[in-house]
Amino acid sequence: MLLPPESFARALKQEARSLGFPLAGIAPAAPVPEASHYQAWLKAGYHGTMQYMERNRESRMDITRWDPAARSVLMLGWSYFRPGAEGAKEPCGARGRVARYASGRDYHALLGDKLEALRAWVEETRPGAKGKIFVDTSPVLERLYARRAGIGWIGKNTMLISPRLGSYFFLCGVSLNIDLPGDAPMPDHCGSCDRCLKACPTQAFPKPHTLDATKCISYLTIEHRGPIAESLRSQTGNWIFGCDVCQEVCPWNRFAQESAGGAEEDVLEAAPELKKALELSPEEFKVRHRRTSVERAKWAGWIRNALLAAGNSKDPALLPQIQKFQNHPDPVIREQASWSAARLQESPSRAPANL
Ligand code: B12
Ligand code: SF4
Ligand code: SF4
Repeated sequence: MLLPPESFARALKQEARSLGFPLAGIAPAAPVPEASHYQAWLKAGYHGTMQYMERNRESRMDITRWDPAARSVLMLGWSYFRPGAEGAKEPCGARGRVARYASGRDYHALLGDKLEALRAWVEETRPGAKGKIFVDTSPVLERLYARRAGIGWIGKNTMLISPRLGSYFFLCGVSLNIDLPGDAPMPDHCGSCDRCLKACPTQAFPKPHTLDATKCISYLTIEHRGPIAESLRSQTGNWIFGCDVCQEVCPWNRFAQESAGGAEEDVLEAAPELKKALELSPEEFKVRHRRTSVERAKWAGWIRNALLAAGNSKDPALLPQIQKFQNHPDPVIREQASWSAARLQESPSRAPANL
């Protein structure tokens, strides 16, 4: 006998929780009204060189353009918080920092497997039901569907925040060809707080809920190829992959809960020594970062970022490492090395301390 939609929706969310997702909610597969913000964001050029954000605009704003059979969307949150991740602590001298989300195995693969298991459960439990999974890379405005599914609100730092978990979690979901009762969207709980807006090292928020990605350290160190704008270099501190500042200052992150991925997922150092980071050959970089998010920066991006962090480090011992790249064939690396060497030599006391 078929479970009534309410009971099936409850069982589905329970199944998701048993797979390790602490957050699960259901949204109708309908256009998201706040999508106008996305249009305005593109028009302002805040996406920079992320051309993929310009493609499939219709699908991002309306999931049925991506999955025409969709009637409901199951949205899920997966915590990536690990209490021991050193990179989240105060930075020290000659060490870089890697954003919390990136210290584990690449989440696309990990979550993809779990979503497949969930889809299989749906298709077995409900004859005729079909699902389509998405995690990060599909043209879906995930935060807006997650907000609609009631698993959190969109903070002034643009993160989807859960009152139970803070914001250190990934989003993903499954669109389903069945009508299920939707959850109530959650009201905003930022109130008069503006810590994230004030703390952003590069002042990347032109206004609350809007991020100019071209100024964001996460964009600069992960997505952006080419030189990092000189006007931002002294503000990027020692971040070498991603940035967590606007989340670290958020009071809701005191509720962060440990990832169900376990310690074996902790594969990268969160605060790698810059000297060692700069010694990695392209082959060593590949081996060390295989199947991690850091792969995305590629060796050239990693070296550019580590050179910049070394330039900001105020540690003259890093100078020989930096100078080795001053004649490098890649013009971006070469120029960054010269800038960083000059910054260290100039007047180390003038440089701001690490973030
Ligand atoms: C492009 C992208 C980026 C870009 C741009 C980020 C941005 N804020 O737009 C860059 C490279 C900078 C980036 C950085 C990060 N990202 Co990112 N990114 C994405 C991606 C692929 C698309 C996001 C997008 O559509 N941006 C376009 C803008 C316009 O949309 P938006 O930021 O979601 O903004 C919406 C709201 O702000 C809302 N809105 C605007 N004004 C108002 C006003 C009110 C009142 C309301 C209610 C809403 C509202 O409308 C917008 C949508 O139209 C998503 C995955 C996906 N497919 O959705 C991951 C995603 C958003 N990223 C994620 C993560 C983890 C990060 C980082 C934390 C990684 C890191 N530590 O370095 C940082 C966080 C930086 C930040 N503060 O956003 C997670 C976020 C999970 C969560 N809990 O929110 C996602 C969902 C990936 C995933 N599947 O888990 N990211
Ligand atoms: S991730 Fe860092 S640089 Fe980007 S908006 Fe947040 S605090 Fe600013
Ligand atoms: S720091 Fe404050 S304003 Fe920013 S997202 Fe968190 S609660 Fe909202």
